[in-house]
Amino acid sequence: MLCKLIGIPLQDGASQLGCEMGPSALRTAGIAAALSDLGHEVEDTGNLGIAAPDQVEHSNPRLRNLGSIAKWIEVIADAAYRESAEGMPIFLGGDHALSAGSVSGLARRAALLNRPLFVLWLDAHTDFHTLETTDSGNLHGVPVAYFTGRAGFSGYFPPLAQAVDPANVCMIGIRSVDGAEREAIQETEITVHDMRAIDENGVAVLLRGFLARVASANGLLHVSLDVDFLDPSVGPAVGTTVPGGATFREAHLVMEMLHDSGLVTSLDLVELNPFLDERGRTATLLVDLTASLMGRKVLDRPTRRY
Ligand code: DIR
Ligand code: MN
Ligand code: MN
Ligand code: MN
Repeated sequence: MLCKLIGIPLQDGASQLGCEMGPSALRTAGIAAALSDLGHEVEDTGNLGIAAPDQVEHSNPRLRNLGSIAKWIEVIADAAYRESAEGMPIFLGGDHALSAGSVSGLARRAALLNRPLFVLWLDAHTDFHTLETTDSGNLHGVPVAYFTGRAGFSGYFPPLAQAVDPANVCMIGIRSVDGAEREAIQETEITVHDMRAIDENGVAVLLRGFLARVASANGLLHVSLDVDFLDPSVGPAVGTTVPGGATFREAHLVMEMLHDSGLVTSLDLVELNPFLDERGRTATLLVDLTASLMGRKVLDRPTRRY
């Protein structure tokens, strides 16, 4: 597999500074070597960037950095569309607003290939706010609403070439949903597996059901991994920690099952804030999780078909 590393030093969507160092920390933690040790070809395409953004006004006075995020989305979506023609894009974030760009660019690619795009959203949060409903004003809280085509983004974010069908989005790890997101997301066909669902069923059962749907639809599968999916005790380097997250083994199991499925075509690694890390521990865990997703395993096992 040709892995295309795409650095996105974006932090304007988050509440705290520091995510702009994410791509550097992931490189320092050895993401390229981890992938090439597994036999993959790796091309580091460098970091994306934007020109100085315009000041954009909106009726929600809380919104922060709207002009900047709009520009980033355009640049990221172009790169996602372009690089996905040649290999497997791995987006090194950067805050989660970047997924508004990565997923929309990949949806455009999927439409060209005449295949449905599925999204596995590994996060404590649903990120389903519109520009109107966000209380924090932090635009890392809106990407899912945007790429599934929720109203309220036109004139601010770039028009979508292709929206992702909400029925093709599966969230796992959810444990912090704002009031305005709760009602809205329950009206959609998005599958939301909260932490209670993991406790009751085990993460393997939940993931297997989704992977079977992706396989039977011959879909492309994008995985978006927010650091706060992880329990803060194993992944402390994120500005929005929420207790009660995925354990070290739950996270690796998800990645190992994703590898075995053979379905994953792209990946976001987002919300890493190296300023909050403990000697690179969280960056190293993200690299190890990526390695599990790309084929690192303790023992060989018979391949399971989904
Ligand atoms: C919160 C936090 N729902 C917000 N969102 C985060 O600001 O809208 N998403 N951290 O990952
Ligand atoms: Mn190229
Ligand atoms: Mn998120
Ligand atoms: Mn989150």
